[in-house]
This record gives sequence, C-alpha cells and structure tokens, in this order.
Amino acid sequence: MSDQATAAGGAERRLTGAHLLVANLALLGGILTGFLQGLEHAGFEFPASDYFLRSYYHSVSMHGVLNVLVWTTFFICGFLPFIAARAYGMPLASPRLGWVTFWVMALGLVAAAVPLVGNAATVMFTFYAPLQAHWAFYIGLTLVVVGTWLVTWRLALSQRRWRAQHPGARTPLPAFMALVTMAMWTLASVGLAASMLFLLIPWSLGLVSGTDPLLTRTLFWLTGHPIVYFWLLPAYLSWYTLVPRQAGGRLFSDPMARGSFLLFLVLSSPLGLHHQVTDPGIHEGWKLFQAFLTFAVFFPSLLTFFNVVASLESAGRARGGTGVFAWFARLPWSDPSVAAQLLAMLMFCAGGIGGLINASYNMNLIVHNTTYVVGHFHTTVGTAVTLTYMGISYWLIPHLCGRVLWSRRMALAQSWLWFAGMLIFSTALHELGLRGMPRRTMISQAAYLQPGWSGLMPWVGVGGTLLFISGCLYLLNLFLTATVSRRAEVPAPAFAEAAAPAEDAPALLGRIRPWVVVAVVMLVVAYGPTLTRLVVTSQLNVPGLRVW
Ligand code: HAS
Ligand code: CU
Repeated sequence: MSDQATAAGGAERRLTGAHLLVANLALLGGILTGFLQGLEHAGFEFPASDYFLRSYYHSVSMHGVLNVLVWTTFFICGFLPFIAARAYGMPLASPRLGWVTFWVMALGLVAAAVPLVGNAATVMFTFYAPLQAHWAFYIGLTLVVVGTWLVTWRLALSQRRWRAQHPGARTPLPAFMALVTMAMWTLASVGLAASMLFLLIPWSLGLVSGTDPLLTRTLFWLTGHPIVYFWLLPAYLSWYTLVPRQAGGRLFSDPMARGSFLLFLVLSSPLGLHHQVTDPGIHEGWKLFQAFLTFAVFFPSLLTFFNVVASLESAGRARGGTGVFAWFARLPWSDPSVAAQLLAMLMFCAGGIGGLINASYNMNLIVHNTTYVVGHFHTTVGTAVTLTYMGISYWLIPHLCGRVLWSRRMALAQSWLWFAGMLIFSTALHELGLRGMPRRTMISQAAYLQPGWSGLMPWVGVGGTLLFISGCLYLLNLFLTATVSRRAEVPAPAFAEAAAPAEDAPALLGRIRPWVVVAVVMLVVAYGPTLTRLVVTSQLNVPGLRVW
C-alpha cells in the first residue's frame, strides 16, 4: 500500500486537482442554469436578460455543455490518471505531457466558452447542424477532445513502462479499467473529430457554403452514444475497485470485471443509430441491427450489477448483515462517499431500465424528443455518474488538499437530497414525456400546453430546486474543505482485493489490443455502409442558421 500512497505523488496530485477545479466550476454553472430551467417548467417566467442568459435556449445550451461535456470530461481526465498511478504503484510517464494536456483542454474550453456564454453558440450540447455556432466553439471543443487523446497516450506510455518492469504480470485492475475506458473513448471519438474537421469547422469559418445535417448528426451520434460510457466507466471503476473496500468487503470477481470492460470496448460504439431512429435517410435495417447491438451492450451492465451487488453483499454480511436484502442496510451508510455511490447505483437501476425502453425501436417512437429522454439522462449521467463523482470527490478532494472533509453530515444530507430531488424531478419528466411534452422547449410559453401536464409541471420545479440546493451544498462543502478545513493527511481508500483474482482469467482477458481490433471491425460493419452512402451522396448545400 505504501507504493500506492507515494505513486500519485505531488505532481500527479496537482494535476488531478487542476482538472477537478475546472470540473467543479463547470458544475456550478451547470446547476445554476438547470435550476432556472426547472423553475421555467414549473411556470415561472425565465429570467432572460441582456447581461447573462439571453434566452431559455441559451441556458439549455450552457447547461448541457457545462454539465455533460465539461464537468464529466475534466473530472475523468483528472481522476483516471490519478487512479492509474496508484494502481501501478509508480508515477505515470511524463508529468510534462500531463500538463500540456491540461492546458490544451483548458485553452479549448476557454475558446468554446466565449461564444457559448456570449450567446453565439446556442446550439445545444449536441450542436446539430444546420444550427451554426461561432467557429471558436467547434475549434475549442475539438481541442478538448484532442486533450483526451493525450490522456490516452500518457496512460499507454505508462502502461508500457510498467510492463517493462513487470513482464508477464497482469495489469492491475484499476489501471486496466482506466486504459480500456480511454481506449474505448479514443476510438469512439473519431466520428466527432471527422465531423468537426471536415464539416463543421470549415463551414463555420465560411470556407464552404453548406453542410449536410444528416451526415453531421450521424457522425455526432457515432461518438455521442459511446460518450455516455466514457462518463459511466469511471463510475464503474469506483464501484468495482474502491466501493467494495470502502464498504469493508471484497470484489466478487476480477475476471468478470475485466470481461465487462472489454465488452464495453467492443460494443459501445457501433450503436449510435438508436439516437436516430426517427431520422429519415438511414435504412431501417441498419437501425434495427444497431438496436440489437444496443441490447447487447446491456449485458456488461448486467454483469456489473451482479458483480457489484455480490461484492457489496460480502461487505454487508461481513458487517453482520443477514437476510436476502437486509444486508444492504448494514453497509456503511454513514460514510458520505459510500452513501452517495450506493444511491447512485440504486438510481441507475431505474435509469438502465429506462434505457431499455428507449432502445426498443418502436417504443422509441413514443418517447423520442419528449421529456421522457430528459428524465432518462438525469437518472444516468445526472445521477449514476454525477452522484458517483460527488462521492469520489468526498475522499479525493480532502486527500488532494491534505485537509479533512469540512462536514460529513452536510455531505450525507447533500447525497440524500440529490437522490430525493432526482426521484421527484425525473419521475415527473418521464411521465410528462409519456403525456407528450416535448423536450428542449420553453414549455411555459407553448400555445399547445396540455391540461394533462399542468399537475406535474410544478414537480419539475420542486425536484430541480432540491437538486440545486444539493449541488450548492456539495460545492460549498468542497470549497470549505479546500480553504479552511483542518489540515491532516487524508489517505485515499485502498483498492479492493478480489475473491476471484485476475490470475483466474484466461490470458486474453488481460490484453487490450486484440479487443481494439474487434472494436474497429464492429464499427466498420455497423457504420461502414451507411456512412459511405451518406458521404457519396452528400450535397453539402445546407447553409447555417441562427434562429436565436
Ligand atoms: Fe441512454 C438517450 C439507451 C445508458 C445517457 N442516454 C440518452 C441521452 C443521454 C443518455 C444523455 O436506445 C440523451 C441524448 C440526447 O440529448 O439526445 N441508454 C440507453 C441504454 C442504456 C443507456 C440501452 N444513457 C445510458 C447511460 C448514460 C446515458 C449510462 C449516461 C451516463 N439512451 C438510450 C437511447 C437513447 C438514450 C435509445 C435515445 C433516446 C432518444 O430517442 O433520443 C444502457 O447502457 C443501460 C444499461 C444499464 C443497466 C443498469 C445496471 C445497473 C447497475 C447498478 C448496480 C446497482 C447496485 C445496487 C449494485 C442495465 C450496474 C443495487 C443494490 C441492490 C441490493 C438491488
Ligand atoms: Cu445512446
């Protein structure tokens, strides 16, 4: 363990801290805009002004970008290298590359943020053409993506260095998971990169007169689906390798955990068409094929469910828990880091089932573009991921700052408040979606407001307010931790030992490269014909629109 303690030494700690600072600043903007949108859905007038938020749509664009693109990406790029260094028991390769990466991402963020805040990129986080943002928005986001590739590179260099010192040994599970996550993402991001470099950037710079909305949408979703697993897998990493130990138990199976991550590597990317079921111009056969693959990518999450529940059960029983379910109550619910993540897991059970409904081809016709989808992604990225990252922050920030968490009780209250707020918020949005309420709409101004909606709309505001209060408590607690809390060495939790260790697995489960090859083949099969046809027939004749 002493190896682990020193591995993520001063340099890595500062680097991680810098990423987390940016992530949390983004979250502050994200929860503020989200709060105002929740109130708007409850019937309050949206406080548009010339100074800050010009319109409801300006707010939604900021909310989406800050929360799902910036908060997540910066958290991940700080957290995974930190974890990898501890797992390898050695400092990562080239801290300088680490800092170059951070500054590339930060520069990109500033470039994208200027037009975003200035209402010149009110195009939603999906930046669908033909809505056209200022070129700096696209270039800035592209730089952030380039930064993530550099993280992959640095992890790969570190893996090589570690491998040279440990020939024949199995890569430690947390480092393996960090690598697989970044490999999956790097492969998946080619769609977005192609869209940015060949279509959106030249178009926004005026170098070409038109673009092709369907082609840009297809390239976006090629990346836009796997991006959700880019957010999820670091949370899974924590659920597998840290939470069982924090709870006083062991990981049930290391090989099964590796297998699950490798399945994500192979299956995450070739199924983005499930976001385009209603798009014309793409053959139904390919949509159906990708719908089946979407059901396949359910499987590694089911493996995760089984493995993590079995691990937690070992912890609950070790703490004197009994019965079929009663052991769950024996887990250390008084530890805010654990409680936040357990609540995140519980919410993800609902979020995952909702995903299954979205993915059910014909059922998608009912929920698509309604607030049902908004309900879905607030239980997934908004809770499974975000509440897990919050739970991680409750040990990581004190560890990085060398100060104890300012208030454990506040952290516990915050976690439960998030869970309760989200329960209200997402239930109302799911139900409103089933009653036909469109998403991404300034709904209180809609002329077609339905009588069946009015009873539920205030609950969106109630849930949103609880979430806002919870988010503020989280940020306040961390701020006080970092500035005025008592100084002390706060150890990071050690990694969980596995009841079934890595050595039980076939050697192939210890390797990554063969699986990357399979992932590439899957991607080519699932997208090759559709993309080839779209590129060949593309007219590139649709001009940019600014409708805001
Ligand atoms: Fe999704 C739309 C399908 C998972 C995020 N999704 C979205 C959008 C976002 C998003 C942001 O097929 C909107 C994008 C936009 O703006 O248009 N989603 C799925 C499926 C899954 C899924 C099949 N989504 C996620 C995750 C996300 C996320 C994860 C973020 C992190 N989603 C869709 C589809 C759409 C969609 C369609 C398009 C909708 C449309 O028409 O626009 C699956 O991966 C889910 C699998 C999950 C499970 C749950 C396993 C449970 C676990 C918890 C363990 C619990 C424990 C505790 C241990 C099977 C692992 C329990 C203890 C006990 C004792 C019980
Ligand atoms: Cu998806």
